[in-house]
Amino acid sequence: MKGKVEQYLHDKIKQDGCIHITLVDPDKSSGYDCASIAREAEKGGTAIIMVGGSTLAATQDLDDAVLRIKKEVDIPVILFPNGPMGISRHADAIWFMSLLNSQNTYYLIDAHVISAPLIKKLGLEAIPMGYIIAGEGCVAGHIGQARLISYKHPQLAVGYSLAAETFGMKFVYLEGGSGASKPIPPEMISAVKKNLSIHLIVGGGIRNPEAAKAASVAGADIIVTGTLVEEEAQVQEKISAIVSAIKKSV
Ligand code: 1GP
Repeated sequence: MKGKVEQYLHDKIKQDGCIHITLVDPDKSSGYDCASIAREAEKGGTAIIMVGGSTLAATQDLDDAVLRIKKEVDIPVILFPNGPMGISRHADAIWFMSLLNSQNTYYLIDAHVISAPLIKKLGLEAIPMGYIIAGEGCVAGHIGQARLISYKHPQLAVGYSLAAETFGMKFVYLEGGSGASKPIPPEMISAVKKNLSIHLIVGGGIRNPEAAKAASVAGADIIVTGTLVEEEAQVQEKISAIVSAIKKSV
């Protein structure tokens, strides 16, 4: 049986064709700032607020950010954990994500062995997701010790994505790295999408409606942006432009 947040994601994708997630990182913005970004992003039409970051070390900062965000928005808040310290009891759900192209078993399974009992104890909705880092990979690629997939080799991204689907994961996240100079190319997205039956999330380096639209047209079901609104200027306008660009007539 699907949990509430997973069902919401499926329904929203069915309705809009492609949806937007706003990433806020309590390691880059204060809890107060995360909450004000989230409030404006919701007004701009983002579907969900995702909270986390590769270098997050203080669960207190995460808890503070999630509590503040929950006061400001009605849309669900999902955790994007870098390990057990990325868990907050106050969120609506957590991506139970394995970094499939990591060279370090910690990011593949060890962190999950520590996290799963706590997630169960808290009753947090866990949504299984295969996380794949390509291109520059940025901080996520470095911390996660990923064997980065070159944009020249989309067939590798296809293989990892199909492995995720075959394992029974519900989503695949193709990540170019937060702040990447080049987002995941449409050729890689379409190669993955052609072969995949589960939903595809794409993020990293998407900074304008054109890039978001290109990813959506190529087959992304969910577009994630973070850096775009970190400075907090015109958040609603920026998100609204991306949300309108990615909608597909379904
Ligand atoms: C990071 O893909 C997300 O996990 C967001 O990337 O910060 O480049 O938007 P940006």
